[in-house]
Amino acid sequence: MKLIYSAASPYARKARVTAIESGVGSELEFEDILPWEDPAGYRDVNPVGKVPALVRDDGLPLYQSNMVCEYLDSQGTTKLYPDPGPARWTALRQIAAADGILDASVVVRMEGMFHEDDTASTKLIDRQELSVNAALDQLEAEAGELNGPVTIGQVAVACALGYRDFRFAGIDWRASRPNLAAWFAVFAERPSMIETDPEA
Ligand SMILES: N[C@@H](CCC(=O)N[C@@H](CS)C(=O)NCC(=O)O)C(=O)O
Repeated sequence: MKLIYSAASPYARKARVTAIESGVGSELEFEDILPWEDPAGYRDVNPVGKVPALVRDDGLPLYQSNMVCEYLDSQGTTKLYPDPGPARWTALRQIAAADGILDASVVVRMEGMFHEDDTASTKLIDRQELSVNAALDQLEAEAGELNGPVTIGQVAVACALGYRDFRFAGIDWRASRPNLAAWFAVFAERPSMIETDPEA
């Protein structure tokens, strides 16, 4: 199996942390690419050109971070996806909030990357920041549900918070969210998070 990723991508980080936490890490080959440079042949793996993607041992490519994570989990020894029931819905809601934070954050970053400063839409950026803050507030209110053995929900939330620190360091998400901040301080020390830290 080969996991194709980019060191700066938070979606790919979710897959890398999942690989380590679920115990498939040692069976995996890794390839670090720059998706924006459209490496030759990559669209045959992922037609939409994004990371992460996973090429299975039988050659079938899987793409989109949640599918990649779920496949890695199915191959691992430590299960990060809870069995059907309330704990699974909690994890899926955490993934939804975390992905929402990432999707909105990436729109803001793209707006800055692809427009000159004076043509970036502040209306669009403000709307994305509103979404980021509302999702962070929900996670703060439900921070107690992040405790317990590692789940895919925790991995997704940690990668989203790590991305805010990496790309939006000037915006303090911690001040009004002490419970989320305290949880992340501990989770960020896990070897899987340290190994995949984009700033390392
Ligand atoms: N929804 C996708 C998002 C993946 C994504 O946006 N990855 C970015 C890197 S953070 C990318 O590869 N962008 C290249 C592009 O959009 O062409 C997933 O969950 O895998």
